[in-house]
Amino acid sequence: MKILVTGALGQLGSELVPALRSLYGASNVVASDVRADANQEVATSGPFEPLDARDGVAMGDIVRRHGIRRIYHLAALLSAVAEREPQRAWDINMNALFAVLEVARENSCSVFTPSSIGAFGPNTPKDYTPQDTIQRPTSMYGVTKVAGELMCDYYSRKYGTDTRGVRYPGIISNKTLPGGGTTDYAVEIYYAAVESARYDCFLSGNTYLDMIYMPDAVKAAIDVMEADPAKLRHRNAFNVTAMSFCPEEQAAYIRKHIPDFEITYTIDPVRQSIADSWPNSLEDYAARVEWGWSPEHDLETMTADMLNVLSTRR
Ligand code: AKB
Repeated sequence: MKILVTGALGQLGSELVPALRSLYGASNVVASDVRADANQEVATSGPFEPLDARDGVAMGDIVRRHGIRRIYHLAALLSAVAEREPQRAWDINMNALFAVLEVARENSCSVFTPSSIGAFGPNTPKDYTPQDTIQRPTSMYGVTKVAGELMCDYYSRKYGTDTRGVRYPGIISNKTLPGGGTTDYAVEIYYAAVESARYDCFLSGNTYLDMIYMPDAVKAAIDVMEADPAKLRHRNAFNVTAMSFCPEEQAAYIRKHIPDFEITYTIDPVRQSIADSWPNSLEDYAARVEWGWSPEHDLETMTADMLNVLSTRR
């Protein structure tokens, strides 16, 4: 299996690419990114191609040269930055996806596209949000995520392109920082706890959101693409979750390891209003039944691991 990953230097790509390389062989996984940061492990541990994912001609050339059969399309702007620059967000999130789907159609590739809890909106049921429900997001990020889900399903129905995806909650990790998301606080808090035992949070203390630890996020991306197509009733995109918590609860778990940890709040109105429009918690039954989704980490094990990794790295 030859694989192309777009946006490979981002938060998810920097950990998905090594996992794919150890599973399928380093030379079979081509990493690409609009940034050509040649020093990163992803760019040195296997093939790397500089690529603006909106450029379908360049992408088609890479796909044919390397004999690519699967594309993990990770290049996209996250919610907070997309709300600051909605026109640019539409351009990058939609035009890059369109280029990927066309290249996949022409070259018979399967496609993984991450959707998000951002695909839901204020009139979606807030607790245990079902797989199939109201999707009327109010952020530009959410608009592009819903449009993306629909486009992927359209290519599957119309052209038989094997498109699959998951709706990720906030992804927490310790290798590459997320950039410009609403859930970024849940990553920053661990770095700040280890650095200074204090964190000033941009969301209110009782804002509940779904989260997932990176090893589970990587597992979801691999497992959904390896799933038996005969068992899939859904494709784009499956709810997946591992935990739901608010900043106060996360701080309480951090205090089990760093007892004098302090959290304060300076609310960012833009990110707070995005978070308030998203579910408190997801129900991920379809993913569990259709392809065996089952996360390994909860808030307790993730907190212990994050603090351990970050403090040994200091
Ligand atoms: C964001 O906050 O924008 C992302 C997401 C939940 O999709 N982490």
